[in-house]
Amino acid sequence: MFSFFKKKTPTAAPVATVAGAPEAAITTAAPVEAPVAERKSWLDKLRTGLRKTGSGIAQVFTGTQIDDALYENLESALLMADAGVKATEYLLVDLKRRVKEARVTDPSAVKALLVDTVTDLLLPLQRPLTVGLHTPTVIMVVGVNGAGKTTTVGKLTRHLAESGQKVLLAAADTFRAAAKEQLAVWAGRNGVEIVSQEGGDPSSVTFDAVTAGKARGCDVVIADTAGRLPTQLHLMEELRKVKRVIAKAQAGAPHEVLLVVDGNTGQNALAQVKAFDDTLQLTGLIVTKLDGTAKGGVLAAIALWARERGAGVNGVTGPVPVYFIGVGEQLEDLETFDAREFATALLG
Ligand SMILES: Nc1nc2c(ncn2[C@@H]2O[C@H](COP(=O)(O)OP(=O)(O)OP(=O)(O)O)[C@@H](O)[C@H]2O)c(=O)[nH]1
Ligand SMILES: [Mg+2]
Repeated sequence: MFSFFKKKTPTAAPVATVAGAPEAAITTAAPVEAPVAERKSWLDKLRTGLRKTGSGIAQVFTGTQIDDALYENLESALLMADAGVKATEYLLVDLKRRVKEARVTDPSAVKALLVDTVTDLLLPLQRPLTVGLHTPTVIMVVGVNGAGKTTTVGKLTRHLAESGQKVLLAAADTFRAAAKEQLAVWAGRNGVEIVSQEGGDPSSVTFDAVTAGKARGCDVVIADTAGRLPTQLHLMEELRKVKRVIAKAQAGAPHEVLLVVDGNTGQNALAQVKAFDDTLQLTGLIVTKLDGTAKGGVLAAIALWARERGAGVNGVTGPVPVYFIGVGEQLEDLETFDAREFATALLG
């Protein structure tokens, strides 16, 4: 179902190196692709999820002429979809250029060109998450309260576990009493181990988990942290400490610092991305709750920001990718991000 990781099969030929790692470090098989039928049903789900965002934009192309009014309506629709002023402007300039070049005369042809425009903007966000370069690959999951972190960790764990990866979860949300239990339920469902502590703090739980992950030969350790606002500076500092402590337990880790953002938060999602990135140097994003949102355009705003952010961190060059998107609460409602699929679904 996922194509994000490199499965360990000693007989398989190595694939292209990722993140500049030595080729020998990757014992890999070809990426596991979702069967066509499965991907199609996922696409339908994405399309349905983004209908609220897309209907306003699609409406723009129902007329008979390509005129100023069409572009003005498109501008309003993109702003309504929370693409933000900058990305909206960027998309309009790029679209007008394409329209001129292609010499189209029909609004529906403009819509097709807009799909290309949006796809090209989103394309740098499309990159698979790689595990298998380190043992264990350590992933730290962060975000504001209720963004969908724990659910996403659960979904991710399932797909990793199903693909033969040995996963260990770290219950680093020591803030809420119920958080540990919530993660334990996901661990139980997926048949993976969990490290938690009575009364421990996030750093010590995570340190224990990474140490245990190394000792037990785990492929992936995922730390689920407590939700927090970027304005809660002491809590942001706590995350920085968790990150430092992970590096003490395993040099070079964490390999991924993933921000989970709720797609419904629109432009505020962009503010979150910037703030968490400032504190933690993010390596990837996961955008959840794209089902039923009218604010799916925020991906365009994030893409423009990611592009401006430029060369990255942890030896990974290029913009911060969106590894996955979530369109529901079920286990299977998490998929790899595909720019063209998203643009197509967004524009109806
Ligand atoms: N519709 C929808 N709901 C989701 C999605 N992902 C998560 N949720 C729901 O969002 C709510 C919060 O999810 P959690 O995973 O507990 O969020 P969290 O970020 O761990 O929350 P805290 O740990 O309290 O900060 C739950 O009701 C989830 O079922 C999604 O993609 N779509
Ligand atoms: Mg949680």
